[in-house]
Amino acid sequence: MARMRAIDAAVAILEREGITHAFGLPGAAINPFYSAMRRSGGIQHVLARHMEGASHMAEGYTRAKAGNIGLCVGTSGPAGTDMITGLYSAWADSIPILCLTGQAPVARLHKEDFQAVDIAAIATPVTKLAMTILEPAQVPGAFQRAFHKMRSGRPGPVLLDLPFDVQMADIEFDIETYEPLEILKPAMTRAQAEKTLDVLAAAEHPVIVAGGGIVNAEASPLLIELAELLDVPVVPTLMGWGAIPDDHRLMAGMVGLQTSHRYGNANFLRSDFVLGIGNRWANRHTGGLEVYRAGRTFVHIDIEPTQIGRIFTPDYGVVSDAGAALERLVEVATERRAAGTLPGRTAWVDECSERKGTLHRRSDFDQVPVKPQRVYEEMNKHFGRDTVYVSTIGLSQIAGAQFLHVYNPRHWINAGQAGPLGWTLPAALGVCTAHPDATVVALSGDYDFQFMIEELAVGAQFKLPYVHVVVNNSYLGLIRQAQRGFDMDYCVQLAFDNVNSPELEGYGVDHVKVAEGLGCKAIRVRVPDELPAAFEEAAKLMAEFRVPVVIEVILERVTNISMGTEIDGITEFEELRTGEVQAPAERSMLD
Ligand SMILES: Cc1ncc(C[n+]2csc(CCOP(=O)(O)OP(=O)(O)O)c2C)c(N)n1
Ligand SMILES: [Mg+2]
Repeated sequence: MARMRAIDAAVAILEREGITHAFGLPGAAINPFYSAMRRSGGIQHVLARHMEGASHMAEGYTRAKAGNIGLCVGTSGPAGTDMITGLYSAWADSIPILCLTGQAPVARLHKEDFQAVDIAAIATPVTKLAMTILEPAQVPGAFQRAFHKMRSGRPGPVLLDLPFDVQMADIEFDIETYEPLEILKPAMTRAQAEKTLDVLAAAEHPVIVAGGGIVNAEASPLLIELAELLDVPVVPTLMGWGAIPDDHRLMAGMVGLQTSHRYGNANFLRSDFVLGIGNRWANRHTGGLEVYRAGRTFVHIDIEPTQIGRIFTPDYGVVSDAGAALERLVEVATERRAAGTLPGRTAWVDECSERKGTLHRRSDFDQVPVKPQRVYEEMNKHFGRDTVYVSTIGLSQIAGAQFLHVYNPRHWINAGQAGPLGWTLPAALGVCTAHPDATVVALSGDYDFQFMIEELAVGAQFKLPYVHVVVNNSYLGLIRQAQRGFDMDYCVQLAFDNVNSPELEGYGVDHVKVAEGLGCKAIRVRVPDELPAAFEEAAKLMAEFRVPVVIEVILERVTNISMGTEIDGITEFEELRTGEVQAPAERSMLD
């Protein structure tokens, strides 16, 4: 047997479970962990500038690549509380991250010790497991359980809190014979697949709503195979976007109140049957349930039993991992196809394609200051199919989702449910850490960017080049738009005269100077025709300096973006595009 500090056993388990990177920052109570990590040498550490940043980096790292689990590490007290937003975001979007915190010694936990806070209690509602480990000999088991929990069923985050003396105590542990616990995932049965396809066959206008569970399960090829076998249009959710390429003939558009396509909502409103796979009927996807459900039959497949019926009663519910369900459905559909018993869907698919070819919003504006729609048009022209987009919330994210194109799973990395401002930048750094060779493009409004702007220094220090497009309207744009309902424009202005940068003419923060001060490169764009050159320049700067490059676009200050409170009642503020789509990028969307 081998005698070692409990924390050395913990680090050995982390490495055995596949952890190669950690995002965090040390403090006295977590120094034993840092000493174990240093001794072992198998984990590279990225030093965040804010613990919330570390937690979002961990989430970006997990989302970027199948099987990844992002690890964030901080000391006791405020380090843990800073990471709660990261745990919430990961929890809300079913993303596993492991959060480790240092803690005061066990005997002093109840004595109001310096930086001793009951972080496990605080984290409980936003984790699958939150535990202060009180016995050194429990450390291996707690870590083993943490990985089992994160990977089984509906994925999600775990927090382990490590009192200083527990980390330091010696235990007996043998990593050579350590085995990860078996992962549990429910799987659709043959009978359930038969029944699902029977109900679908009875419909005239079926659609598949493809959720983030399909992305988590790495099952996008199976989704496409099923859709093609059945010839059924697919509506990806915001979390499932990319599971079927935007230019696939059966990609029928996103549905929702904000991050949706005109053709997506129109197609959905004509449907009479919905097969939801790995989705959660998010309220910004459904809008009012009366409109969403009217005249439709629903089958809902989800890995978590208590998700079935949470939002509304489906006509049929199945508890299954999305990948396992798709495998079974493809198997049965293949047999039915061979037997010639699948109904033809050509007229319905053509009808959806027709709308995809015509129901668009205009983006070819050439005003100065720039209209945001034009930024996304230029991004579509410049960035290739393999671009990984990262975004969080705001008019920037909403319009981005309406106008950008995504062609692969894990290529739209977005904090869908929690939407914490500031998430974009650190999440993008996590994605870059997981994929050093990918083209990563982050999209932020000016406020989202300012929230965790200090993390740019992490990108500069650790050589994590990516492009950060900052669309600057000098406004909390989404909230300004929401305040129209209150007839006010109150506490949402970011504009001021910057005494150091008068050339900004009242747009407030000089993002270019701040980015440069933090060791990055930055370009300011004021005229739409300058966007292509800025993207080219960014690529050159990244190649030469290996640092993040910020492209700040000075936008017109007030642009209202299409949205509404019902999927059949979206308000369009701008002129719509009429006729067939013309731009090559959009023609290709029609396959
Ligand atoms: C921590 C936090 N506080 C408040 C909000 C509410 N909120 C959503 S978008 C937004 C404004 C975003 O402004 P900006 O990033 O500039 O994007 P824009 O809408 O202007 O494109 C606010 C305050 C939030 N999502 N997160
Ligand atoms: Mg803004």
